Amino acid sequence: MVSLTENLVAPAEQLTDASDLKQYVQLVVSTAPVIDVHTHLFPPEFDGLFLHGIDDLLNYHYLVAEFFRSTKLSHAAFWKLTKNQRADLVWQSMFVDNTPLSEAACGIVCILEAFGLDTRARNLTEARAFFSSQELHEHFDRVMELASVSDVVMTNDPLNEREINLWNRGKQLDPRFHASLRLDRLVNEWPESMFIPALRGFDLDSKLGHRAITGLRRFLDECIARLEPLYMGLSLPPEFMFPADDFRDRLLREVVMPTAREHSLPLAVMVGVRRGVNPALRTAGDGVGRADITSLERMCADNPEVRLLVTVLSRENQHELCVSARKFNNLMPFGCWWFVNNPSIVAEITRERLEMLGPSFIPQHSDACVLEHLISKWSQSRKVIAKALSERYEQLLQAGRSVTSAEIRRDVNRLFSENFREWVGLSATDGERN
Ligand code: FIX
Ligand code: ZN
Repeated sequence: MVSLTENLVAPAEQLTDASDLKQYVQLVVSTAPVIDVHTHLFPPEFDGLFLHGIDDLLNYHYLVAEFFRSTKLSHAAFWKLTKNQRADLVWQSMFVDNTPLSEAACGIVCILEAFGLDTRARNLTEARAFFSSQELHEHFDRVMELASVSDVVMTNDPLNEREINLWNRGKQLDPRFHASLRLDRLVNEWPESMFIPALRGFDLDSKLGHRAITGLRRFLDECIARLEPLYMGLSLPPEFMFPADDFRDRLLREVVMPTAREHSLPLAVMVGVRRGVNPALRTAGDGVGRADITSLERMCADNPEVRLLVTVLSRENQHELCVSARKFNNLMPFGCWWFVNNPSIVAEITRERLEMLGPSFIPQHSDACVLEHLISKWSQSRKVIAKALSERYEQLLQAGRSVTSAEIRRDVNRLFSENFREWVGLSATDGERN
């Protein structure tokens, strides 16, 4: 990873020229190590869950959703195909028969380009040969290097048998991988979720009696001891209300929040997803809805000692979230999630966050599902963030204050690493939680 100051400006030089400023911000933002606070990546040791290479990239649900806008093939016929056959179809339709204009398609081109592969290939022969010839751990290191990603936070479902079995194999994890405890099924699908095998033996009852609450607390305590997560997380639908007269409210109040307090663990809430709007598209079938941000404000107000990491899916909620963050300092806005992770909207969100919150937010996460997503998603986000940031510095300059190169490095380091490290207590030296 390139050290930030080399060869461009003196360590604490005052930058008074707008174009020098822009150039220096671009250098710092394009090379600064970043902690990717939310991904769906797994380490190479988690075979079967570790996705990488051209076939996994072309089966990405963002591309599948777009593929169906340019094909007459039925969903059923598509899902009957093998992963490679689906990848061939997606490539043919979106990269040969059509121009890869969309953000997701452009991302594939960016990845192929990063490895010097033909971005106008008629088929996947060359790409398949390249990716299958890579030694997994060397390839993983190279991708982390190319993307300047220092750490990735996984999304770990403690109710997923397959994943639990992999954890129970006790493999030593690469220290650049950190766990997070994802509680969607536990919190959003009660009481059906109480029958999931992983919850057997915790004295549960569908009405959430005292023993069930104690049992669920014990379950989470055991998961936290096993996975050492940096935070607990869950996604919520747009109609999420807090308070509410439902099991979700009780599970949040009587299980999740007390666990967060006891273990001093932040809670990440991702609000505004409507699951399964079109089930025929499988994971590509989710939608978005505008949420009531006042519920998040009440969660912050009712739980002042719990640090919330918050991202919202709807474009219409972004400004409200900025205002809520100005009211509650236990609310940390993070990332431009999923349907707002497009350059035009990332620029809008980042600008208003800088204008309203200064450097006190986490600008982006990748949501990478396939390893090489780190390359395309971060190269795109860094460009947009650098532009928004240098505009703010130029504003400062015009207002009458220059900035130093050291201040720029400090601000970028805070946005890309320190804000998250402090929020979750992740030490910069040993990668452990303080
Ligand atoms: O809830 C989530 O973590 C979402 O990010 C995923 O469910 C979604 O499928 C995704 O990959 C978005 O980028
Ligand atoms: Zn995600």
